[in-house]
Amino acid sequence: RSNSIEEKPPESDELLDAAASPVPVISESRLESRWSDTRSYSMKKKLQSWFQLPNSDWTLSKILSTSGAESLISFDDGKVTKVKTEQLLPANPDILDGVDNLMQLSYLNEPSVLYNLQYRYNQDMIYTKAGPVLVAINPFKRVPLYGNNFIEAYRRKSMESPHVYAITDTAIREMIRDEVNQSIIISGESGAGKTETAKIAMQYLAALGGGSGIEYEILKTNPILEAFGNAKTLRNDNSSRFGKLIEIHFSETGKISGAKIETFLLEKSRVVQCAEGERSYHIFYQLCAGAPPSLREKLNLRNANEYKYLKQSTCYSIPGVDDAEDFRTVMEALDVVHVSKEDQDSVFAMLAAVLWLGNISFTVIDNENHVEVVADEGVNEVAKLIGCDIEALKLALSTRKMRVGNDIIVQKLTLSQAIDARDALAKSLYACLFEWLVEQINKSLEVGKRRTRRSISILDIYGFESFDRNSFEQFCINYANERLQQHFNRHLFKLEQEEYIQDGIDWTKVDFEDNQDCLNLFERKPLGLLSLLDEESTFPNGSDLTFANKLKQHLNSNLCFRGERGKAFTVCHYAGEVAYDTSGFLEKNRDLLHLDSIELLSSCSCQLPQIFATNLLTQSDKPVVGALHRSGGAESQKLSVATKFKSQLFRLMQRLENTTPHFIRCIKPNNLQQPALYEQGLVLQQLRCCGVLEVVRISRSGYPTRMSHQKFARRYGFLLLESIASQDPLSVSVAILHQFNILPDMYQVGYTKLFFRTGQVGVLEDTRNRTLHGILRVQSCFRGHQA
Ligand code: AD9
Ligand code: MG
Repeated sequence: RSNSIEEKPPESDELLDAAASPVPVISESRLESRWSDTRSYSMKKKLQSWFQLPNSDWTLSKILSTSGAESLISFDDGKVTKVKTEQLLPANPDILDGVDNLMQLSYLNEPSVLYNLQYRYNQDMIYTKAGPVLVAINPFKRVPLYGNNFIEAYRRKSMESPHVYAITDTAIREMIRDEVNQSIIISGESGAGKTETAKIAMQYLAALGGGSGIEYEILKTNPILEAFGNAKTLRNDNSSRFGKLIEIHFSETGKISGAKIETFLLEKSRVVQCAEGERSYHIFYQLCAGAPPSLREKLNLRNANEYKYLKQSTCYSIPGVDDAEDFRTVMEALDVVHVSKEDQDSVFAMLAAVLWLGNISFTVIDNENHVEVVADEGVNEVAKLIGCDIEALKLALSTRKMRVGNDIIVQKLTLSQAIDARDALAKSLYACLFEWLVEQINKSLEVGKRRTRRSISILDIYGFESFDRNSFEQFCINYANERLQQHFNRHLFKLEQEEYIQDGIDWTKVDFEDNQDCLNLFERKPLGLLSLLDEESTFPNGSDLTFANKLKQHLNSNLCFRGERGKAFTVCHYAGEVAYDTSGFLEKNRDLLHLDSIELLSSCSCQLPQIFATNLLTQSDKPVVGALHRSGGAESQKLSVATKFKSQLFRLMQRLENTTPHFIRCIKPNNLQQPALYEQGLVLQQLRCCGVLEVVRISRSGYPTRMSHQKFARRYGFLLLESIASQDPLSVSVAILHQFNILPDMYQVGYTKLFFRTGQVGVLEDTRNRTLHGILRVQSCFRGHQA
């Protein structure tokens, strides 16, 4: 944005023009509908305004004249064009360029916010506040904002520009001052920078609360969890496929005393299938590339491209990533969190077993498509690695025991059933391994039994997802986001309104527009999405289609729900509509592992499979042997994935409710993972989705601009035309407000501050600028005259 227009001396008739020109009203455009200003703006001649180009980007223009519904505008390059006045939105005065809190903007329309963020982003100022929320835009490059010098500056408060460090510092201070647990809640799309942001916050905590050495262990959990829980996806080369809450505890002296990690909903399906261009979990490639010779030999390791599970996608490496080197980092980190060498070997053996499971194949032995396991290297290796009898393994993968009356009969599996059984075992092994590792880490970081009021939790959880095809995973993720959004709304409203009350202004409580209806759609019993899903999952003849039909039958009158053709349905989420395809919903929700497989694990001579078997059985609702299921197989009756996830989420919300929250919303400026590329449309969509625009809208319903009496009097006092009796800041301020005819409902006078509605200070600021220019011009004329 060039400053050329503003640098020209203002024209003498500008003030008059502005007052005399017709004042067309800008109606709410479609684009603005979600968060537009409910008051109408006056578009005045000479004013800078935003105009939307055919490609949807916004550009600055200057209004030359306005008549009725049309305006003549000019662009920086001198071009002049006639447009509908309603296509214009007011731009902010230049002094507001790049403000570090969006609340300071006089005009809070979408292009102004986009422009402000971009203005900062171009100068590597990737952090901006949106009211109390920190917005972080992914730079996709190293930015010079981190490290000890910065940490020290934020600690000493000699630096105050928005930053993860600043938010984390506030959390620490409030934890100590109020003796209330704190939380830092990070959200955003895949690849927006949540995990990096979480690490930056942890770095600050470790630096300030370090000393006991436990902070080093905490930092080392990152490479471990990333190796086992992150993978390359099309959106992010290091995408977390699980949600994570880390609760860091502090002693009375403010030192870190321990931590506890909780994980949510690991994407298991990735272990057995992954799309072209994506990878399975990093650890598999790291193991194949980095295992030392002795380990390679012991596990009979091959290259990644010799394992079928990894071979499904032809992607084996990630540019700029050295898997072998990363493997060494993981091994070191495992040492740091006290996983013994012996246990580490068991972990690697389990990983190799999962890989070899994928290489197990079957031959069809009759015309009913029944199968036997092919006796090759695959089964041999798996049996060896998990320590089971090879024949028992073959049986577990190709047959199913069933109880009929008092008898146990053995049924052969068909090819697709056998493949499902094998993949289910691989997924279970991996998920159990992940859980077990988290448990080991927690033991190492253990917090004493006594719960204190001194902890800071960092939540790095998947953001709202809306793809071309949305499945069970998106369904769960978006449900979680509805819950988090509710938390977000409530807290931001509360905070905002508390400040008004504290400063004693006249304030009628605003009820916020909550998303309770959508949450009800998910949670209501018995006719909510989750209940109906569970019900259908227990029906022997339930299918994805019968599930979809049942939803349509019971929920069609719900305003947040819409049945679609075939197996699909749409939910109106707070962040937009998402169409879900129910294919695979029931299977993923049941997430069953044959009892035969669990029995196999418990028969293993190795320790980990035994532990997994015990865990799998205790997770079961009731470990019913021989419960009848679809094809009559014996399966453990366990809680459905959705039910488990829901209760985990409830516990999470309860915990967060007891903390003072700090919100960080990460934004991805482009889909190419490239630096210096800011796509307005993409940013806008995220601002709308992740609720930043909502916060701004919410804040706008109040008095977003605030200035202390002193500052206000200093800044605008010289504009007073008549001298006033008292020079105290409050009297000066009130006189200014009167002189400029600021309408009484446009501001409030608090004990310490003046509170303004949006746009009000902009008018004052314009006048101040014009007056200053005028004074300068008079001065230069005067000097010219003297000369
Ligand atoms: V996902 O939902 O787990 O797929 P995240 O966690 O939101 O996603 P992540 O933190 O992994 O995204 O960031 C993606 C990539 O952006 C990182 O690998 C970095 O290359 C890059 N990034 C993110 N934040 C920063 C930063 N502050 N500085 C430099 C960054 N690079
Ligand atoms: Mg992540």
